[in-house]
Amino acid sequence: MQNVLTELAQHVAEGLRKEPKALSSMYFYDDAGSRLFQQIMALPEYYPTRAEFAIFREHGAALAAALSPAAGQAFSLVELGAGDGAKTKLLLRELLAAGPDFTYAPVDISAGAMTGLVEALRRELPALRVAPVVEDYATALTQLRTWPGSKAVLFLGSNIGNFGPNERLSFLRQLAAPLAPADRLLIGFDLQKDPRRIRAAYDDAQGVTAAFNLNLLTRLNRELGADFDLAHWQHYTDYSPLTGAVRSFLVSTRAQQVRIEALDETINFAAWEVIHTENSYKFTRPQIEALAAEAGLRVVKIFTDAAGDFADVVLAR
Ligand code: AVI
Repeated sequence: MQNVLTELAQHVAEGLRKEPKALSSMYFYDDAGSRLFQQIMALPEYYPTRAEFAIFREHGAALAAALSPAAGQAFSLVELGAGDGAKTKLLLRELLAAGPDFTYAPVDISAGAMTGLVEALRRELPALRVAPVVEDYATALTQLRTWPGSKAVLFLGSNIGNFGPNERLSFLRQLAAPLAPADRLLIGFDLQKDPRRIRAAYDDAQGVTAAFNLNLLTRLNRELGADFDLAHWQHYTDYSPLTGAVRSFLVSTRAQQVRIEALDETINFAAWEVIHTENSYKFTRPQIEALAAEAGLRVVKIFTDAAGDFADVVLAR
C-alpha cells in the first residue's frame, strides 16, 4: 500500500507541475472507478464493448482456431487486464469445445477482481484449467519471457488505445519480444468512425463518464489528503479525426488553489485551466498494419463486427 501511495503521490507531483497539467488514466481504476467503468460498458453510447462482444459471438470458433497452435500442442492463453472475463468466456467455451490442451492465465492487478473471476470460472467452466496471475502488466510481461510452452496473449477492449503513440509502440515491442513463431497475440482496436458517435461514447447523457473522470479527484482527496472541491470541476472531452484521439480533461471552472497534504504543496489552477486525464485512440486498418510492422509483428487475421466499429487483430512474429 505504501508503495502504491508513493507512486501515486510522485505521479501527481510530476503531472501537476507539467504544462499543460496531466494525470494518467491508469489511476482511474480504484474500486469506485472500476465500478463506474462497468457501468460505462453498459451505456447506450459506449459501443466498443458491444462491438467486441459481437466479434466474439460471431467469430468465436474462427478466433479459437487462429489462436491455437498446431494440433496436440499444449498452450497458455494469457489475458492482460482480464477484468470480469465476460468476453473471454465466449472464447474459452469455443476452445474447450474444440479440445486443445490449454491453460487460461488471466493477469489482473486487482486481487479482488481476480478472486471473483476465478470463482466464476470454476462454477461456469469446471473443466477449464486456470492459472491466475495477480500482477501489473509490466511484471507479467517480464514473467512471459520465461513462460514455458506455446502462448496466445490477449489484450482486449481497446486498452491499447489508452497508450500514447510512443508508449504504444514500446508496449507492443515488449509483447512481441517473448513470442515464438507459433505464438499469437490478439489485440482489440477501436476503429475510426463517425466522429460524433465517438465523442458521444466519452460524454454520455447520464454523466457516468463524467463521474468516472471526476472520481480521480475524489481518489486524490482520499489517498493524498487533497481538497479538490468537485463543485468547481467539470468533465470535458474532444475527438480529433486527424489524430484519432479522444482526449478527456478535468476543467477548473474558476481560479482556485488545491492543497495536497501528501506532497505538502498547494497547486494553483487558473479559471478554465485543464488537467488532461486520458487519451483513447481510434485506429484505421493501415495504421494497425503500420504499427504491427514497426513492432516487428505481422497481421495474421483481422476480425471485425458487422458494422465495422471494432477490430480484434491476430498478430504473430
Ligand atoms: C479502458 N479503456 C479502453 C476505456 C476507453 O474506451 O478508452 C476507458 C474509458 N474511458 C472513458 N470511457 C471509457
